[in-house]
Amino acid sequence: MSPTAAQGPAWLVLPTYNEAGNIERFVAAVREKLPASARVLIVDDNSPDGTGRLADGLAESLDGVSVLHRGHKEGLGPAYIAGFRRALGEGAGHVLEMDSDFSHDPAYLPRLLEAGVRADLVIGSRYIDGGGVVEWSGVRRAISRGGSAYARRVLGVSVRDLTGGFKCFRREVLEAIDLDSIKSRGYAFQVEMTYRAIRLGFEVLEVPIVFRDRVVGSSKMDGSVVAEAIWRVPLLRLNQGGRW
Ligand SMILES: Nc1nc2c(ncn2[C@@H]2O[C@H](COP(=O)(O)OP(=O)(O)OP(=O)(O)O)[C@@H](O)[C@H]2O)c(=O)[nH]1
Ligand SMILES: [Mg+2]
Repeated sequence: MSPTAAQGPAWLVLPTYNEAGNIERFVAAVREKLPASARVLIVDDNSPDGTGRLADGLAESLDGVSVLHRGHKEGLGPAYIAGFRRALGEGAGHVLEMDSDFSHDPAYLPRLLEAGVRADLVIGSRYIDGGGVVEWSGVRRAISRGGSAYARRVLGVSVRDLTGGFKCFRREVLEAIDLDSIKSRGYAFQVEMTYRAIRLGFEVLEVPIVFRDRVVGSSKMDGSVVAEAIWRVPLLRLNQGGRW
């Protein structure tokens, strides 16, 4: 599919759950790297640590920042889908997603946006030349790299970083994907979105990023997130990334 000039501003969707120690610095950091026309949407799942209140404060004091409050924690997938719908409804031309814990360096945002002019879906990739992971334990590295390799093999696609969550979608990609039918919640959500885009014929481009471990706050990754990715990926293949 040939990319056309984006209509509408870029929207960056930031999911948060207990990111009170990060959110204010993080929003300041991303705004420095985004064009002035860009919008930032924080999607908070009623974080017990008060992240939602801090986000409201940011929305009040900063241009182009808004918050979507959800009732309870349901995982990354449902939070992102709610954010994507809001961004599309408000006329986004591109929709970016990234973790709100500084694992994804805001310095890469211009590169993702620039590549988004050429490709339908841009992935910030740890597993191509120039990309990498620092500060992760051997076990964590093995889970991540193994997960991407497993998904690549099962799905038969060439994308190297299928589980990463630093992405830039052209709005047409999100419009074409049946968001109602996406059930994945954790890493599987990242795999499913990329696989659906490929199956729909969209062009995917990976640009290298170096991923760092979070410094503040705690991880929401657990065994159930990994297990979901393991059992869902073959189902995606069987279903050809379509709808059941
Ligand atoms: N709204 C919302 N955000 C979430 C949820 N789970 C995780 N997040 C956010 O999604 C981003 C990635 O989650 P992390 O906790 O960093 O998970 P991770 O990247 O798998 O694990 P670590 O890098 O080890 O911390 C962060 O900004 C989280 O705050 C959720 O259920 N709802
Ligand atoms: Mg993280």
